[in-house]
Amino acid sequence: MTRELRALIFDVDGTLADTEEFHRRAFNATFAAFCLDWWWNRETYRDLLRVAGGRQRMQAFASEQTDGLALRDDFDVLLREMHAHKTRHYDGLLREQPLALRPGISRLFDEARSHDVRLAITTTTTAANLEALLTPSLGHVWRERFAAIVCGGDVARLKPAPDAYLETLRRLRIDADEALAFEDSANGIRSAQAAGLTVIVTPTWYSLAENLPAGFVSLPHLGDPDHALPMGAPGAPYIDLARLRGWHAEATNSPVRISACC
Ligand code: XBP
Ligand code: MG
Repeated sequence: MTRELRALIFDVDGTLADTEEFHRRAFNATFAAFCLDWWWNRETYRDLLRVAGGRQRMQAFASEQTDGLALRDDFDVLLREMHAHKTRHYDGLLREQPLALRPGISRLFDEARSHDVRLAITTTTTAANLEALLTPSLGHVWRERFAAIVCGGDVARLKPAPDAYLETLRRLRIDADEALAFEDSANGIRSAQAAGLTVIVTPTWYSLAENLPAGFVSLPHLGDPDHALPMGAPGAPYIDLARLRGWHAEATNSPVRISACC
């Protein structure tokens, strides 16, 4: 039985926008504010992204240091204070310099809406970070665009556990084979696939270092008429809803994978 494509489910960081460089800057500003001599360069941060969740990422880093911070009785309280500071700083960076959505995102949002395909967000980050990222590009009513929004704080286990995607499917009241997921990272791909979803992968520099699990297709981005995909990339010059419907039909009828292109 061919299942209809009823929803597009998007990850946020690295998928909707290339946000991890701003997250990295916010973490480093927080370390300075808390008088820690920690500093995450791009390569260190890229490795640390194997840990989902900013607070968990700082905890993992602290456990590898010899400064004894992780042994403090109030370490958990300190981590939460640091993560709250980091979130405020990240939001401030986005207010100063709003980040553009990646190619194809805004166009596919519009196409989905005009073809009654629902949109959803499934992310590890906080609702506050989502507000700061999407308000400049989609306006103050950006939440109305999404039939379901699941953030890190909404589930017990972060990606790569399937919890956030399963909660999104529950809120959408659809089965996994009635949707496509869009992800950039190994944790995200594993989370979506563990929930039974077909995944369109659009990595960034921050996720390309990982040995990414194979999605249904891997692309440098989703493209736009004025920002074409490389010649020969699956779906070039840009991915539209018709193409997504075709891939969804292929995946739900015979889960074959298109060769990765990046
Ligand atoms: C990516 C993450 C997040 C961000 C930092 O989220 O793992 O932890 O790196 O944001 P996504 P927080 O699932 O959207 O790719 O500090 O708020 O966790
Ligand atoms: Mg991501």
